[in-house]
Amino acid sequence: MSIVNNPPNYVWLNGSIKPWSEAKLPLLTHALHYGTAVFEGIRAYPSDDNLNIFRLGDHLDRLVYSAKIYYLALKYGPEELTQSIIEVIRINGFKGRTYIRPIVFVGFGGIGLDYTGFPVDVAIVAVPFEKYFHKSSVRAKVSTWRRISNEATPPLAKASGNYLNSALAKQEAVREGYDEAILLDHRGYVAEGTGENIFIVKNNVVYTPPTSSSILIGITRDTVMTLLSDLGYKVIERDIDRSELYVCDEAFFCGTAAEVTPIVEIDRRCIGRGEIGSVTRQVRDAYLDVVDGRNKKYAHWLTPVY
Ligand code: PY5
Repeated sequence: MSIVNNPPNYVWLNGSIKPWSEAKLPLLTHALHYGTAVFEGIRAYPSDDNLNIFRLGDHLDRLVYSAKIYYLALKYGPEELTQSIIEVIRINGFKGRTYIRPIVFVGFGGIGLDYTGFPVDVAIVAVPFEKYFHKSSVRAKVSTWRRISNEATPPLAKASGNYLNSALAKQEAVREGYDEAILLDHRGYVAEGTGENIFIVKNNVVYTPPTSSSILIGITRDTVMTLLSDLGYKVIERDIDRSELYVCDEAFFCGTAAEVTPIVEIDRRCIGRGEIGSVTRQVRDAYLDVVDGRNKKYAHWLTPVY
Protein backbone atom coordinates (compact mmCIF):
# COMPACT_ATOMS: atom_id res chain seq x y z
CA MET A 1 0.00 0.00 0.00
CA SER A 2 1.41 3.36 -0.87
CA ILE A 3 1.97 5.86 1.89
CA VAL A 4 -1.06 8.01 2.61
CA ASN A 5 0.43 11.49 2.72
CA ASN A 6 -2.56 13.32 4.09
CA PRO A 7 -4.95 11.70 6.51
CA PRO A 8 -8.63 12.34 5.76
CA ASN A 9 -10.32 15.22 7.59
CA TYR A 10 -13.08 12.98 8.92
CA VAL A 11 -13.54 9.35 9.87
CA TRP A 12 -16.40 7.33 11.32
CA LEU A 13 -16.00 5.64 14.70
CA ASN A 14 -18.68 3.68 16.56
CA GLY A 15 -21.65 5.39 15.03
CA SER A 16 -20.55 8.95 14.43
CA ILE A 17 -18.36 11.09 12.21
CA LYS A 18 -15.29 12.48 13.97
CA PRO A 19 -12.42 14.71 12.94
CA TRP A 20 -9.29 12.61 12.30
CA SER A 21 -7.48 14.15 15.27
CA GLU A 22 -10.26 13.24 17.70
CA ALA A 23 -10.64 9.59 16.69
CA LYS A 24 -8.29 8.03 19.24
CA LEU A 25 -8.02 4.55 20.71
CA PRO A 26 -6.64 3.22 24.02
CA LEU A 27 -3.16 1.69 23.84
CA LEU A 28 -4.61 -1.48 25.32
CA THR A 29 -6.96 -1.95 22.38
CA HIS A 30 -7.07 -5.76 22.12
CA ALA A 31 -6.76 -5.78 18.33
CA LEU A 32 -3.49 -3.83 18.47
CA HIS A 33 -1.93 -6.53 20.62
CA TYR A 34 -3.43 -9.67 19.12
CA GLY A 35 -4.71 -8.84 15.64
CA THR A 36 -8.30 -9.48 16.71
CA ALA A 37 -9.99 -7.51 13.97
CA VAL A 38 -11.70 -8.11 10.65
CA PHE A 39 -11.81 -5.58 7.86
CA GLU A 40 -12.62 -4.86 4.25
CA GLY A 41 -10.82 -3.07 1.45
CA ILE A 42 -13.28 -1.43 -0.93
CA ARG A 43 -12.82 0.97 -3.81
CA ALA A 44 -14.93 3.76 -5.23
CA TYR A 45 -14.38 4.92 -8.82
CA PRO A 46 -15.50 8.10 -10.56
CA SER A 47 -17.83 7.70 -13.54
CA ASP A 48 -18.95 10.47 -15.88
CA ASP A 49 -21.44 11.86 -13.40
CA ASN A 50 -20.80 10.31 -9.99
CA LEU A 51 -18.50 8.37 -7.68
CA ASN A 52 -19.48 4.71 -7.38
CA ILE A 53 -18.56 2.16 -4.72
CA PHE A 54 -17.75 -1.20 -6.31
CA ARG A 55 -19.59 -4.30 -5.03
CA LEU A 56 -20.22 -2.74 -1.63
CA GLY A 57 -22.89 -5.30 -0.69
CA ASP A 58 -20.51 -8.20 -1.35
CA HIS A 59 -17.76 -6.59 0.72
CA LEU A 60 -20.16 -6.05 3.61
CA ASP A 61 -21.35 -9.67 3.37
CA ARG A 62 -17.75 -10.79 3.70
CA LEU A 63 -17.22 -8.45 6.66
CA VAL A 64 -20.21 -10.07 8.36
CA TYR A 65 -18.93 -13.62 7.85
CA SER A 66 -15.39 -12.69 8.84
CA ALA A 67 -16.81 -11.22 12.07
CA LYS A 68 -18.89 -14.34 12.67
CA ILE A 69 -15.85 -16.61 12.48
CA TYR A 70 -14.22 -14.63 15.30
CA TYR A 71 -17.41 -14.28 17.38
CA LEU A 72 -17.42 -10.52 16.87
CA ALA A 73 -20.94 -9.16 17.30
CA LEU A 74 -21.35 -6.38 14.76
CA LYS A 75 -23.38 -3.53 16.22
CA TYR A 76 -24.31 -2.11 12.82
CA GLY A 77 -26.16 -3.81 10.00
CA PRO A 78 -25.23 -3.66 6.30
CA GLU A 79 -27.66 -0.80 5.66
CA GLU A 80 -26.23 1.34 8.43
CA LEU A 81 -22.68 0.58 7.29
CA THR A 82 -23.60 1.44 3.70
CA GLN A 83 -24.98 4.82 4.74
CA SER A 84 -21.98 5.47 7.01
CA ILE A 85 -19.49 4.67 4.24
CA ILE A 86 -21.31 7.04 1.89
CA GLU A 87 -21.33 9.70 4.62
CA VAL A 88 -17.58 9.37 5.26
CA ILE A 89 -16.80 9.84 1.56
CA ARG A 90 -19.20 12.77 1.22
CA ILE A 91 -18.02 14.67 4.29
CA ASN A 92 -14.43 14.43 3.05
CA GLY A 93 -15.60 15.58 -0.37
CA PHE A 94 -13.78 12.79 -2.22
CA LYS A 95 -14.60 12.79 -5.93
CA GLY A 96 -11.71 10.76 -7.35
CA ARG A 97 -10.59 7.15 -6.89
CA THR A 98 -11.09 6.33 -3.21
CA TYR A 99 -10.14 3.39 -0.99
CA ILE A 100 -12.49 2.55 1.88
CA ARG A 101 -11.46 0.58 4.94
CA PRO A 102 -14.17 -0.52 7.38
CA ILE A 103 -12.69 -2.37 10.37
CA VAL A 104 -14.38 -4.26 13.19
CA PHE A 105 -12.05 -4.77 16.13
CA VAL A 106 -11.90 -5.90 19.72
CA GLY A 107 -11.46 -2.78 21.79
CA PHE A 108 -10.13 -2.18 25.27
CA GLY A 109 -11.41 -4.67 27.82
CA GLY A 110 -8.36 -6.32 29.31
CA ILE A 111 -5.12 -8.11 28.58
CA GLY A 112 -6.37 -11.70 28.29
CA LEU A 113 -7.22 -13.62 25.15
CA ASP A 114 -10.76 -14.32 26.25
CA TYR A 115 -12.39 -11.21 24.86
CA THR A 116 -15.94 -12.24 25.80
CA GLY A 117 -17.78 -9.08 26.79
CA PHE A 118 -15.08 -6.73 25.47
CA PRO A 119 -16.28 -3.89 23.24
CA VAL A 120 -16.41 -4.65 19.53
CA ASP A 121 -15.57 -1.31 17.95
CA VAL A 122 -16.20 -0.34 14.35
CA ALA A 123 -14.39 2.30 12.30
CA ILE A 124 -14.56 3.46 8.69
CA VAL A 125 -11.69 5.32 7.06
CA ALA A 126 -11.57 6.46 3.43
CA VAL A 127 -8.58 7.90 1.57
CA PRO A 128 -7.88 9.02 -1.99
CA PHE A 129 -6.07 6.11 -3.60
CA GLU A 130 -4.76 5.47 -7.09
CA LYS A 131 -2.49 2.51 -7.80
CA TYR A 132 -1.38 -0.22 -5.39
CA PHE A 133 1.58 -1.27 -7.50
CA HIS A 134 3.31 1.76 -8.90
CA LYS A 135 4.10 -0.01 -12.15
CA SER A 136 1.97 -1.56 -14.84
CA SER A 137 3.35 -5.10 -14.38
CA VAL A 138 5.13 -6.91 -11.56
CA ARG A 139 7.88 -9.42 -10.86
CA ALA A 140 7.07 -12.04 -8.25
CA LYS A 141 8.84 -14.57 -6.10
CA VAL A 142 7.43 -17.77 -4.66
CA SER A 143 7.75 -17.17 -0.95
CA THR A 144 9.69 -19.39 1.41
CA TRP A 145 6.75 -18.79 3.78
CA ARG A 146 3.63 -20.93 3.42
CA ARG A 147 0.14 -19.45 3.36
CA ILE A 148 -1.74 -19.83 6.64
CA SER A 149 -4.22 -22.67 6.50
CA ASN A 150 -7.79 -23.23 7.49
CA GLU A 151 -6.60 -25.36 10.40
CA ALA A 152 -4.77 -22.39 11.90
CA THR A 153 -6.28 -18.99 11.11
CA PRO A 154 -8.85 -19.35 8.31
CA PRO A 155 -7.72 -17.41 5.23
CA LEU A 156 -11.30 -16.92 4.11
CA ALA A 157 -11.87 -14.53 7.00
CA LYS A 158 -10.34 -11.15 6.19
CA ALA A 159 -8.80 -10.93 9.64
CA SER A 160 -6.05 -8.50 10.58
CA GLY A 161 -3.91 -11.19 12.22
CA ASN A 162 -3.76 -13.08 8.90
CA TYR A 163 -1.70 -10.26 7.47
CA LEU A 164 1.34 -11.15 9.56
CA ASN A 165 1.73 -14.08 7.18
CA SER A 166 1.33 -11.72 4.20
CA ALA A 167 3.73 -9.21 5.74
CA LEU A 168 6.51 -11.80 6.15
CA ALA A 169 6.14 -12.91 2.54
CA LYS A 170 5.94 -9.35 1.22
CA GLN A 171 8.98 -8.17 3.16
CA GLU A 172 11.02 -11.14 1.98
CA ALA A 173 10.04 -10.50 -1.66
CA VAL A 174 10.65 -6.75 -1.57
CA ARG A 175 13.99 -7.08 0.24
CA GLU A 176 15.10 -9.53 -2.45
CA GLY A 177 14.21 -7.08 -5.20
CA TYR A 178 10.80 -8.42 -6.28
CA ASP A 179 7.51 -6.56 -6.29
CA GLU A 180 5.32 -9.25 -4.78
CA ALA A 181 5.30 -12.74 -3.28
CA ILE A 182 3.25 -15.77 -4.30
CA LEU A 183 2.43 -18.02 -1.36
CA LEU A 184 1.99 -21.77 -1.62
CA ASP A 185 -0.58 -23.43 0.62
CA HIS A 186 0.31 -25.99 3.31
CA ARG A 187 0.14 -28.76 0.67
CA GLY A 188 2.55 -26.99 -1.67
CA TYR A 189 0.01 -25.80 -4.23
CA VAL A 190 -0.25 -22.18 -5.34
CA ALA A 191 -2.51 -20.17 -3.03
CA GLU A 192 -2.36 -16.42 -3.64
CA GLY A 193 -0.36 -13.21 -3.41
CA THR A 194 0.07 -11.31 -0.14
CA GLY A 195 -3.01 -9.21 -0.87
CA GLU A 196 -4.28 -10.57 -4.19
CA ASN A 197 -5.66 -13.70 -5.81
CA ILE A 198 -3.76 -15.20 -8.72
CA PHE A 199 -4.71 -16.48 -12.18
CA ILE A 200 -2.63 -18.15 -14.88
CA VAL A 201 -3.39 -18.66 -18.57
CA LYS A 202 -2.20 -21.64 -20.60
CA ASN A 203 -3.30 -22.28 -24.20
CA ASN A 204 -6.13 -19.75 -23.81
CA VAL A 205 -7.61 -21.55 -20.79
CA VAL A 206 -7.57 -19.68 -17.49
CA TYR A 207 -6.79 -21.37 -14.17
CA THR A 208 -7.07 -20.14 -10.59
CA PRO A 209 -6.60 -21.93 -7.27
CA PRO A 210 -9.86 -23.25 -5.72
CA THR A 211 -11.36 -21.86 -2.53
CA SER A 212 -9.95 -24.88 -0.68
CA SER A 213 -6.36 -23.78 -1.33
CA SER A 214 -6.06 -21.34 1.58
CA ILE A 215 -7.16 -18.22 -0.25
CA LEU A 216 -9.24 -15.22 0.60
CA ILE A 217 -12.27 -15.63 -1.65
CA GLY A 218 -11.74 -12.40 -3.51
CA ILE A 219 -14.52 -10.25 -4.85
CA THR A 220 -12.24 -9.18 -7.70
CA ARG A 221 -11.55 -12.89 -8.34
CA ASP A 222 -15.28 -13.42 -8.76
CA THR A 223 -15.58 -10.34 -10.98
CA VAL A 224 -12.68 -11.48 -13.15
CA MET A 225 -14.14 -14.99 -13.50
CA THR A 226 -17.45 -13.48 -14.62
CA LEU A 227 -15.78 -11.14 -17.11
CA LEU A 228 -13.55 -13.89 -18.51
CA SER A 229 -16.56 -16.05 -19.24
CA ASP A 230 -18.29 -13.04 -20.86
CA LEU A 231 -15.18 -12.78 -23.06
CA GLY A 232 -15.60 -16.44 -24.01
CA TYR A 233 -12.76 -17.93 -21.94
CA LYS A 234 -13.01 -21.10 -19.93
CA VAL A 235 -11.98 -20.60 -16.30
CA ILE A 236 -11.01 -23.65 -14.29
CA GLU A 237 -10.63 -23.64 -10.50
CA ARG A 238 -8.12 -26.33 -9.65
CA ASP A 239 -4.92 -26.90 -7.70
CA ILE A 240 -1.93 -25.33 -9.43
CA ASP A 241 1.61 -26.65 -9.03
CA ARG A 242 4.45 -24.25 -8.45
CA SER A 243 6.11 -25.40 -11.68
CA GLU A 244 3.00 -24.51 -13.68
CA LEU A 245 3.69 -20.89 -12.80
CA TYR A 246 6.96 -21.07 -14.69
CA VAL A 247 5.53 -22.43 -17.93
CA CYS A 248 2.23 -20.57 -18.21
CA ASP A 249 1.59 -18.12 -21.06
CA GLU A 250 0.28 -15.36 -18.79
CA ALA A 251 -0.18 -14.74 -15.09
CA PHE A 252 -1.89 -11.97 -13.20
CA PHE A 253 -2.85 -10.87 -9.71
CA CYS A 254 -6.23 -9.41 -8.89
CA GLY A 255 -7.68 -7.68 -5.89
CA THR A 256 -9.46 -4.53 -4.86
CA ALA A 257 -6.22 -2.64 -4.29
CA ALA A 258 -4.18 -4.37 -7.04
CA GLU A 259 -7.06 -4.43 -9.58
CA VAL A 260 -5.80 -6.61 -12.48
CA THR A 261 -1.99 -6.56 -12.52
CA PRO A 262 0.06 -8.67 -14.95
CA ILE A 263 2.93 -10.77 -13.56
CA VAL A 264 5.74 -10.77 -16.09
CA GLU A 265 8.41 -12.67 -14.20
CA ILE A 266 8.29 -15.40 -11.51
CA ASP A 267 11.43 -16.62 -9.74
CA ARG A 268 13.54 -15.06 -12.51
CA ARG A 269 11.70 -16.87 -15.27
CA CYS A 270 10.10 -14.68 -17.90
CA ILE A 271 6.35 -15.23 -18.24
CA GLY A 272 5.13 -15.23 -21.84
CA ARG A 273 6.84 -12.39 -23.67
CA GLY A 274 7.66 -10.56 -20.46
CA GLU A 275 4.84 -8.09 -20.97
CA ILE A 276 1.08 -8.04 -20.45
CA GLY A 277 -0.54 -10.90 -22.39
CA SER A 278 -3.64 -10.70 -24.52
CA VAL A 279 -6.08 -12.43 -22.12
CA THR A 280 -4.84 -10.34 -19.20
CA ARG A 281 -5.18 -7.17 -21.24
CA GLN A 282 -8.74 -8.04 -22.24
CA VAL A 283 -9.86 -8.83 -18.71
CA ARG A 284 -8.06 -5.81 -17.24
CA ASP A 285 -9.79 -3.50 -19.73
CA ALA A 286 -13.14 -5.20 -19.12
CA TYR A 287 -12.61 -4.76 -15.36
CA LEU A 288 -11.89 -1.05 -15.73
CA ASP A 289 -14.97 -0.65 -17.95
CA VAL A 290 -17.09 -2.15 -15.18
CA VAL A 291 -15.65 -0.22 -12.22
CA ASP A 292 -15.59 3.05 -14.16
CA GLY A 293 -19.29 2.58 -14.99
CA ARG A 294 -18.90 2.10 -18.76
CA ASN A 295 -20.43 -1.39 -18.82
CA LYS A 296 -24.14 -1.00 -18.05
CA LYS A 297 -24.58 -4.78 -17.70
CA TYR A 298 -22.90 -4.52 -14.30
CA ALA A 299 -24.44 -1.24 -13.16
CA HIS A 300 -25.96 -3.20 -10.25
CA TRP A 301 -22.44 -3.62 -8.81
CA LEU A 302 -22.11 0.14 -8.36
CA THR A 303 -23.43 2.15 -5.41
CA PRO A 304 -23.51 5.87 -6.20
CA VAL A 305 -22.11 8.19 -3.50
CA TYR A 306 -23.57 11.51 -4.65
N1 PY5 B 1 -6.18 -12.29 -1.08
C1 PY5 B 1 -5.75 -11.54 -0.04
C2 PY5 B 1 -4.83 -12.14 0.95
C3 PY5 B 1 -6.18 -10.21 0.08
O1 PY5 B 1 -5.75 -9.48 1.10
C4 PY5 B 1 -7.02 -9.67 -0.90
C5 PY5 B 1 -7.48 -8.24 -0.81
C6 PY5 B 1 -7.45 -10.49 -1.96
C7 PY5 B 1 -7.01 -11.81 -2.01
C8 PY5 B 1 -8.40 -10.00 -3.02
O2 PY5 B 1 -9.67 -9.82 -2.47
P1 PY5 B 1 -10.69 -8.76 -3.08
O3 PY5 B 1 -10.70 -9.00 -4.53
O4 PY5 B 1 -11.98 -9.10 -2.44
O5 PY5 B 1 -10.19 -7.42 -2.73
N2 PY5 B 1 -6.58 -7.38 -0.21
C9 PY5 B 1 -6.92 -6.06 0.24
C10 PY5 B 1 -7.36 -5.16 -0.90
O6 PY5 B 1 -7.99 -4.16 -0.63
C11 PY5 B 1 -5.79 -5.48 1.02
C12 PY5 B 1 -4.48 -5.42 0.34
C13 PY5 B 1 -3.37 -4.91 1.18
O7 PY5 B 1 -7.09 -5.45 -2.07
